[in-house]
Amino acid sequence: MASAVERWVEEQAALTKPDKVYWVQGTEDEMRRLIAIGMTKEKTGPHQTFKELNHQIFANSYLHRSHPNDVARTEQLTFVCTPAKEDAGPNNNWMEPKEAKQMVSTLFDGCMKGRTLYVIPYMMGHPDSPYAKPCIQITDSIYVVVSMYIMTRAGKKTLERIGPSGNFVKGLHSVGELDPNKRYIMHFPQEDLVMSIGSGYGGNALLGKKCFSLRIASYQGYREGWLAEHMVIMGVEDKKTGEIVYFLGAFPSACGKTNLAMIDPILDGYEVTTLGDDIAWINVGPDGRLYAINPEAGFFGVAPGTSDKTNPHMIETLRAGKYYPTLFTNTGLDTDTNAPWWEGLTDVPPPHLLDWQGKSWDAAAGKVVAHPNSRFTVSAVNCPTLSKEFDNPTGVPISAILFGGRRSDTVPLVCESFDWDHGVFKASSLGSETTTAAAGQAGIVRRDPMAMLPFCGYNMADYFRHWMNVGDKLKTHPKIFFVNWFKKNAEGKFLWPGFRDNFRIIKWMMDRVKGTVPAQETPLGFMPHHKDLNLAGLDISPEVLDTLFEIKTEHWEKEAEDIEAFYGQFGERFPEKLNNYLDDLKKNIV
Ligand code: OXD
Ligand code: MN
Repeated sequence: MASAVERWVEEQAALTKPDKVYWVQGTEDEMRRLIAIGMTKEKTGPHQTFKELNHQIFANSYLHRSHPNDVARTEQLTFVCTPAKEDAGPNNNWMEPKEAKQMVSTLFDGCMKGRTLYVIPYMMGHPDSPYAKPCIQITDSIYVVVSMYIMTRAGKKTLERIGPSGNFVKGLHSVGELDPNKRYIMHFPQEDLVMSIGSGYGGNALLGKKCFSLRIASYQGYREGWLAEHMVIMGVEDKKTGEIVYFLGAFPSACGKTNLAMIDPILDGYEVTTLGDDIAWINVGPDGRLYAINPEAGFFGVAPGTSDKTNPHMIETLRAGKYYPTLFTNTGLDTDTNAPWWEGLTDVPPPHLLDWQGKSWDAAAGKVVAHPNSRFTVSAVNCPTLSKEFDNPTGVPISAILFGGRRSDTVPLVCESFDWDHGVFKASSLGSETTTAAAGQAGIVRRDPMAMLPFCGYNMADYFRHWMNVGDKLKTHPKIFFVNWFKKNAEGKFLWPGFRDNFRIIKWMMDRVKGTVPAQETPLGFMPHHKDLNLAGLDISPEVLDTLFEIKTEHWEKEAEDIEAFYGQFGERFPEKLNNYLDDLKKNIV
């Protein structure tokens, strides 16, 4: 008798009508064969799916150029389809599930004619982890197959884990016609199902990532008592004592999570180890502490700005080429060396470049070489700072959570919440300037609670309450911090150097976790006494430092108004406790 997985695959094949159904095994040989097909037969928009790059420079690497209209997540075409609209909440586009399925089924009908349907069994999380989840993705894109093998723990073990239970997360994907008018990313949280058509872009098409590990998983976490979050996981070891403090860090897309996850500390005596750069699944352990695992197995990071100076560990990761291939998507190409190039990789662009669409690049025309959201996809095993706990099935115990956003003004460099619920208030009201990771205008401040606005698969009012409920279950609460590396002066220049220097702030947080330094109480929370920050070797004036920490009443009055408007959308369902914190803020900032 056919298994539940086989039955589901047969149904999808009957709908999409491929020429062939192929179950991917994930061997090295097979990946090579698929890449070869992607270099000769399969096209993505106007381009061949893969182009081989110089393996002396970036081992085992390939360039992918996407269709020019398919370069970022498309939030306006992303839907959460719960039976009741209120359950999706004001933060999500909604469609009634039956109507949504009917609509996309018309697009899926026959969409794989002349193509191969690939079946990818994969785990999010280590197969031995009690927190891991088995999934099946179907796709007709070789780029997606290879990317999924880099980004997840794919392979036969998943089928064993599903066994006769038939419980697995289902993802049906087709690039369709790559037509933005026929592009939909549909989530059905009640059915553990994602249907995505019309895009091959990572966040829309690698269904294990945002679609499952955040949108569907956040709802699973809500039902089951855990959290799925848009967070870095990292360990900071004090080399003198050998003690490791584990941090989580939430930032909106393209705000430096990958750089933070593998930061090279500017201060001697510390080492940072990497567990994840994008997603954390967080459970309450038997000892009443929070434990985090990274459900992913690779990094899908923003290329522009990544260099030996900003993130040497990532450059090393990209050069290594172990395990699965390394992909570069929509970067430029140095035609003299056949190596990828992007803004910031070197100070001076090489003389002969093709831009991200494969056109000859002319410096005088003032256009970008790499698309600002061009990406790399690389297996985590290549990372020199990978933590030895990376595969630990139970995860690592968390002592501190940091939240950040991209704010030119208003928000100070670092601030600690008074306690867990106050931290939930501050995280729920976070704002950040938009970036190119999603289609739409960049640079506009929008509320992005917990950096989860585009990724929370249910009503955020319930999500905030769930955060407070998780806090109630903890015996030991991590400290919660808020950072803003992006404050600017009147001339638009960053006030804080960022990158490796961010470790100075992490060090202060470690001291706060250990209870070795006091802090000053402000209306926003606890802030450092400047003397407790280790600024050795940093050329920063006391005035700049003051500006980095200043709380301007007029800014915060505006901020409170914005927060009130954001909270107002949730109506009755909104937790009263958060409104009370907002009232306190309003009172205290004048
Ligand atoms: C990502 C994103 O790709 O947040 O991680 O957009
Ligand atoms: Mn992300």
